[in-house]
Amino acid sequence: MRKLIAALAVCASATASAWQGTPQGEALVARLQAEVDVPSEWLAEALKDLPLQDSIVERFQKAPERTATAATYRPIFVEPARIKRGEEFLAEHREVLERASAEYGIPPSVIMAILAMETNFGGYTGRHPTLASLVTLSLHHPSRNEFFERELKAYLALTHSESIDPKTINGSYAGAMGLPQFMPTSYQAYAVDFDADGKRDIWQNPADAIGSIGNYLGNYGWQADLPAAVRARVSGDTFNDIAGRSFRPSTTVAAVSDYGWQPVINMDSDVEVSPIRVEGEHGTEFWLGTQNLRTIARYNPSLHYAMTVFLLSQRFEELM
Ligand SMILES: [Ca+2]
Repeated sequence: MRKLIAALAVCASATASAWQGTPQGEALVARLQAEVDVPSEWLAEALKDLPLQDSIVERFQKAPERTATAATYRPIFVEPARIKRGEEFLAEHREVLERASAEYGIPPSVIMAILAMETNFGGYTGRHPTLASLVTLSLHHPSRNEFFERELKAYLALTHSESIDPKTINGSYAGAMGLPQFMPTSYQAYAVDFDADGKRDIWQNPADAIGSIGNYLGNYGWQADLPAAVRARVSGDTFNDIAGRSFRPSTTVAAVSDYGWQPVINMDSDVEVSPIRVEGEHGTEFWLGTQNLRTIARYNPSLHYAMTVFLLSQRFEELM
């Protein structure tokens, strides 16, 4: 039976729009009809002749944060053109960034760094049709199809409620959308209408994107005046015993000092930290990640990602 299903799946992806005729495709459509609160004619129109995106499933294995080192990953993002673009963006949107920071507690430089990482401030928001991507991944992702089916249902619900034609939005191959690259469930939970024009437009409207990122990260907390990561000097012969790659603080400044880790700035001894060792462009680096690094990683649970957002935010901080 499993072989038969696999054969049908291959068959479905071979002929672009025939997926709805397969048992797997019909079952998906039936669940969408039953569980998404939209008119059935609207749903039928959205799915009519929808082609699958055959090439996207394999792309997950090649996502840069999965294969890169800090030395190869960081220079893609922490580079002059992107920082220059940030300078222009700040000149245009400083007031909105500061308003978002006041409302949600996230520094403007961190919101900017997320926008810089995700889409180069809206310069590249992705070219994959979001609806087709989410249907494809709901049917064919080998391990996370249930996750993508939830996102697909959220996508259909949000496009209907925002009066958007679900076939018109493009984004990442994984279904992330707009300037902040929100997944549909994140949009539903955290997108805000930050310029009060009646729409939560994260696709075209920088103010809504800024507010939505602030709202998302603010939900996970941000401690003012605490860097997301602090360089550490290491000494002795036990510092490597605790060096890791986690963005989740699990110990304290006092505890890591017993292993020879000293932050290069003054930090209270009870601050929760994660001792991190990474291979950077100029050799081995030691950092103490704080709860604010954990908050950044809520956006993308990758140490490379969180550290690079932090480093970019430092560059943007210099422009403030
Ligand atoms: Ca708006």
